[in-house]
Amino acid sequence: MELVLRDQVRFSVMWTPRNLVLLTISTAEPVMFSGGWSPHTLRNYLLYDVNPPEGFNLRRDVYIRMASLLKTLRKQGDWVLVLPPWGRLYHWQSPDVHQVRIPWAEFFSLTSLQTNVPVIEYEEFIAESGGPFIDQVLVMQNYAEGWTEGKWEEKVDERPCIDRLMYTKDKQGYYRGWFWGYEETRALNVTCLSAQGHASILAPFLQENITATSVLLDRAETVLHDHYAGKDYWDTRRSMVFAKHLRVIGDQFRAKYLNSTDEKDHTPYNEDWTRMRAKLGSAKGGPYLGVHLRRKDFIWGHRDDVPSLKGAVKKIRSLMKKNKLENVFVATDADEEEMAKLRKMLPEMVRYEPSWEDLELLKDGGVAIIDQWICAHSRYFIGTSVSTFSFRIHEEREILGFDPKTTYNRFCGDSEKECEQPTHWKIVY
Ligand SMILES: Nc1nc2c(ncn2[C@@H]2O[C@H](COP(=O)(O)OP(=O)(O)OP(=O)(O)O)[C@@H](O)[C@H]2O)c(=O)[nH]1
Ligand SMILES: *[C@@H]1O[C@H](CO)[C@@H](O)[C@H](O)[C@H]1NC(C)=O
Ligand SMILES: *[C@@H]1O[C@H](CO)[C@@H](O)[C@H](O)[C@H]1NC(C)=O
Ligand SMILES: *[C@@H]1O[C@H](CO)[C@@H](O)[C@H](O)[C@H]1NC(C)=O
Repeated sequence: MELVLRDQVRFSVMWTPRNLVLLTISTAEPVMFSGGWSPHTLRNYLLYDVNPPEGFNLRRDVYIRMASLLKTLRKQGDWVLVLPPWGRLYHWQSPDVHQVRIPWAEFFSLTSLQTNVPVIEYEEFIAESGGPFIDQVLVMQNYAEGWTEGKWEEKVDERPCIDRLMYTKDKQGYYRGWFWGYEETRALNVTCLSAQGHASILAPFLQENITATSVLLDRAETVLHDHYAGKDYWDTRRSMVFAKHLRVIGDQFRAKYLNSTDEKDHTPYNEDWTRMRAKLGSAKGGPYLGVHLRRKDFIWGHRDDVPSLKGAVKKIRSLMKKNKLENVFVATDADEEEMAKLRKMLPEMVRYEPSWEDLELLKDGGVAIIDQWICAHSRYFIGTSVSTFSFRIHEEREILGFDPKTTYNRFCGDSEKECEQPTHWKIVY
């Protein structure tokens, strides 16, 4: 009986939220759902979005900032974070693959995220909140006058919009804009908010000066981390467990092509991130060198901290020799021309190359995660200077318990003088 009821209720959650309220009120006991939804509270929804040109891995970083803000907001009221669907990212260029309105569950384990903060997918928000309406959009911006007298202070103020608004009013007076490809979504009000400081400075403003039930913070990257690499940062980061199907594909690939399994490599994984606490240096890693070679826009700018292909191959060979590794796994966004050159210079390199069918299923984001997962399990890793893609691999290796010497390495430019290596950020448990 209860199961049936729950199923009916779950169904209602998806389609008729108004009925659902009636249904659940008539049950004797409060019913909790997988999403942590409780019918007894009126909750507030925090939505956010990021500057369109930003890539997948910076967006993962902005999620951490928003999760911190949500934790602060929840000290005074019931707030839930609505996950912005993935899509239309500049780098996701695989032709003919439909890459918009992608739910987070395709890339991350939702139950893991929910162990850290209450989150729901956007479609759940639409169903639960009564339709595709967002009460208030706050477009985050800096202060037009810059920092007053060069003095840094944290502050938030409603201000006139500095840039042209990316939202337009329709005939009914609703605001239309890019809502992750959900064309029926409308906003009721759009205003601009100047802010400088860490994410949680927004909390008093949202609590005291906003009456809306659902608030979208656009350009959320404007605010900074509450405490970069602190406990809260790492809790959220650790909760961002990759979706199981992607980890399984990565593990199968490691076993088949790289002679690498968790057992042999001392990289046991616990589905429950709260129980994952590997000692630094306990992970051995698979018998291969892991490489992240970021190209495309990183070489177009002729940056002096990024090597030529020749320089990269030279370094790869020397690292293989030094670490007595016969295999090398390469993750890269290089174009076809560069890839052909690379293959010629490094014929033994192993790459994860999905078929078109796999790509259609996994999307560019899933393939990027599989690449990261395989790099994260290598005995020794070398990445690209200031690439957030490489940074996320560092964190994954830190979680797995690798000796920092095997992780915080990057390629140097061919004629770079001081080649500073990446910083070691220790997990705070
Ligand atoms: N599969 C795969 N994709 C990659 C690789 N390197 C870069 N990419 C793609 O290029 C995108 C850009 O890198 P991101 O790190 O996400 O973007 P970003 O936030 O601008 O970060 P930067 O690397 O710092 O530019 C990634 O999201 C991937 O889609 C790689 O080694 N493998
Ligand atoms: C829009 O939001 C601003 C800021 O909260 C508020 O001052 C204004 O009255 C709102 N406009 C409408 C039409 O609700
Ligand atoms: C709320 O708005 C009032 C009036 O504009 C302002 O004085 C106050 O500082 C605001 N509160 C917060 C927390 O931003
Ligand atoms: C795989 O690794 C094991 C040691 O972990 C080794 O004994 C074995 O020879 C390797 N197999 C191949 C095919 O390299």
